[in-house]
Amino acid sequence: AERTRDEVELPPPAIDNRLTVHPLWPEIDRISTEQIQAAFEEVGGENGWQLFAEEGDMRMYRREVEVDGMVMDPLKAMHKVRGVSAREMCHYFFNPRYRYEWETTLETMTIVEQVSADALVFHQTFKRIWPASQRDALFWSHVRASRGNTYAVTNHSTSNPDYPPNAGACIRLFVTVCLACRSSWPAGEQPSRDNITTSIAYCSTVNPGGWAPAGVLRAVYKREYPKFLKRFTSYVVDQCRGKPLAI
Ligand code: 6CM
Repeated sequence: AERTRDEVELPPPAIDNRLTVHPLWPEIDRISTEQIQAAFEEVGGENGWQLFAEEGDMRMYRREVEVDGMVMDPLKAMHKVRGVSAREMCHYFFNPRYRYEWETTLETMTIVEQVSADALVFHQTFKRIWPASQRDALFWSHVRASRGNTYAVTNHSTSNPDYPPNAGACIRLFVTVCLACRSSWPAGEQPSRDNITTSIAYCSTVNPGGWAPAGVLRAVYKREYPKFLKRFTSYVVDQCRGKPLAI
């Protein structure tokens, strides 16, 4: 059967050879492996994670961390979505074609380098948040399959001489994000839209890169992260409706 455009561009089930010969590969491999492993670790109440948002199956935790007065709070969210696969979730998160449709903090997005089918380098500017300066970010993004019906996207800041930090009006922020997804369905059944459930673990740590008022930043995160995760997951459910399930 002829494959559709979407199927061809789904995250590949194995690492693309073009990525493993790229200079960024050792870093991409190490950080992705660490992030994916950490993403599925439970948040114990002991180590300072505080629940700050809860709605349906979604739970969001943060740890308050400040370095020299700058907020670097790590965030961790857990969610469950029915009717879509881990591979589909990661496809819509990784593929820049859809980003403006679900990412509301974005002002501009440029693909700096197309490394392989499963790795890209992005430059993004974000909407300005008063009274702080506008922020931008330069990061690689990598999608991979892991054992146990798991797919994950890891985004991590990098540098590039063509995109020097703090050159224009923007302050460069630094980010490490991981969206890890694991699908399950009843034993002995074939997976389908009617019986599949995908567990999501989303982790994010943003270093604002320069002064930003702590109270404002925490208020923005408290509002924006739940909004992002709800909007993104319902976006994927909408996009997948009526399409064959991609495992
Ligand atoms: O993970 C998310 N989006 C990805 C695709 O864009 C990517 C983005 C990472 C950057 C996250 C930066 C968030 C900061 C946005 C607010 C602007 C900062 C201004 C600071 C000064 C006061 O991984 C979803 C990200 C959802 C963020 C709420």
